[in-house]
Amino acid sequence: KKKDTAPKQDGITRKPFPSSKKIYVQGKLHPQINVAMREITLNDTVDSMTKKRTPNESVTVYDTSGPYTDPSKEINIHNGLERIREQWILDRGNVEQLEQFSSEYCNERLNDESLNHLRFNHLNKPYRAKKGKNVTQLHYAKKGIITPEMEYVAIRENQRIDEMTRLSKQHPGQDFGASIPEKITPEFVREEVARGRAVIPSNINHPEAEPMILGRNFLVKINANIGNSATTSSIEEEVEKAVWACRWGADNIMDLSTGKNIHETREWIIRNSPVPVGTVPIYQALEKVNGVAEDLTWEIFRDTLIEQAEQGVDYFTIHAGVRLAYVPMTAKRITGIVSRGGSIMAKWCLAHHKESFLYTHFEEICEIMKVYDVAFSLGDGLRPGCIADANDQAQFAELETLGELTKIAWKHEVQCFIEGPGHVPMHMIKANMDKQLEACGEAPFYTLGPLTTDIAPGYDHITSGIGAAMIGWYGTAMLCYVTPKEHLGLPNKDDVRTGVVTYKLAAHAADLAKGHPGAQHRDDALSKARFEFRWEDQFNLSLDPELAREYHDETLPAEGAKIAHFCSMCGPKFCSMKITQEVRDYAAKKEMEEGNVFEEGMKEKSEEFKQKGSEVYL
Ligand code: IRN
Ligand code: FE2
Repeated sequence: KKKDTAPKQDGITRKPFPSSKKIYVQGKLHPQINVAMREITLNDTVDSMTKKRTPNESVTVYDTSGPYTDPSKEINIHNGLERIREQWILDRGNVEQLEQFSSEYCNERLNDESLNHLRFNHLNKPYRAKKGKNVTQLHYAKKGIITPEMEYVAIRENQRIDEMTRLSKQHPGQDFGASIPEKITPEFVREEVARGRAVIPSNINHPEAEPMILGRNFLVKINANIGNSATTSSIEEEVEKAVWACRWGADNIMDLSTGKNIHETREWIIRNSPVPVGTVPIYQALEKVNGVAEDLTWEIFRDTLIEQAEQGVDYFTIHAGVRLAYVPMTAKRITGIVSRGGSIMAKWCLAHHKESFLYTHFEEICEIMKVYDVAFSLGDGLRPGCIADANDQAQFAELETLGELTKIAWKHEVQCFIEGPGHVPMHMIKANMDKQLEACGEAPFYTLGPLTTDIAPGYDHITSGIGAAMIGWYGTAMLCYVTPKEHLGLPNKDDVRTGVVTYKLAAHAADLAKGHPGAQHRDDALSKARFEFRWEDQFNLSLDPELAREYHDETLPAEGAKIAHFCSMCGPKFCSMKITQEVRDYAAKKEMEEGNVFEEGMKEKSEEFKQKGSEVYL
């Protein structure tokens, strides 16, 4: 069990990362934008012989933790975060503010006095596109407009790499046909969004979120699922879970809450979330019909979509690919249908013996989503739930339908990405990416792992982290995390942290393999710190500085050990890095005394060899 020592404010973790400060990079096209990043300050390198000190340049890293890690920002979760995007949205002149919410259910809840204790301080009136207007980033991109959101993500993706000195040559990487540029420009972002190859989830009613981009030509992103399951947890706890997931690196979160107070819980999460928030609206719709799938109707679902869109949900998982005809294809599977949303829709289709209302009403769903800029995350309701079921007929039939629906979403200029598996052995993973690219016209792929084996409950963050790293390398844009509790229970805070960090490292491993220009720098800085026994810097550059420090201190807690040239794994006499340093020092000393002995010696030998003729070939 990891220690959670971070100080809190109203039960919310606000501790900045060690030796880190928040910096804000201003936009050029849009000077009103300030892109948050984290700058890690490093210690000097001390020459082991001369004791001369050389400073190390600080390292800027991608930061998803929001204003919570900036001590200069005042935060009150009862008021919500600063609405940084609101003015950008208003400046475009295409939205109107409504007098009240459009959802009947929502207004009923708002008038229910028994819910007053769950109420948020401010209730912002929702925005919607003016009549006949489309307010999606895709729509603007196609018109050739570079929005502040687009410039924001361009600056964010670069992480100031062009200003940082490279510590080594970058490995070229293999990107399987992606086209990652040396530097991300706002125009490149616009082009990628315009062709549907990237998505910026950015509901006009979630102006608190810092924009981020999903696409195979950008850094691989991760999603953390949070949310209670009917059990009672307080609202502060729910907000803290969201903040906690972002702290460790979640690029966006999904609120998968079920139970009575979904609406209120979501309000708190969205108002306090610095990252985009996704949901699966069918879960709440099912709640409204008391859990009886057959009782679901298009009208109830439609009202739920509007309710959530006006609250600010940035993307909806919609399982519209679970068609009636595909359900029997799952009959012979070992684990049948494992998707919650997929199984609800399958039950509805069979009970009514009708085509899914999500499929038949798809164009109407698009009409709703484009007036708020909610993105589609087309659900994989028929994903395989075990190794034996991987890449089967049901799974790929659904994928074809998701491709067909992507094209309809694009016709409406609604942003769209596609969900993928699940459980897939390593050798069958690439086929998933290839088929998705083909079927869905390169719309971003967003996968759940995949888990590469079924035999390790308790370690499924790892069984799936392996698959996630692979599919991320092949071009998947976002990885949905899996925690150690997968298949076993609801994750606690500790599991969330483990899950997020595991996925962050899988995503980063993929970025390295793709040869993303911003990836290797952090590895190089950490390696250099490690080699030079700058322990503090090694901790601070890592994804989980607290844990790294804790592990180190378990055996060598003394402050002096933080500059010691060894750790407790090998001890002082067997440290390879220490010995290497001694070898280098020895050679350097020799060189000072006798000139370059090594090179001269080699040159002599080489001459000797050439004169004798190449004996090697005899
Ligand atoms: C991601 C890729 N495939 C599925 N997911 C996520 O799984 C989805 O976004 C949601 O967060 C979670 C549960 O979805 P089902 O079980 O309702 O499909
Ligand atoms: Fe599973």
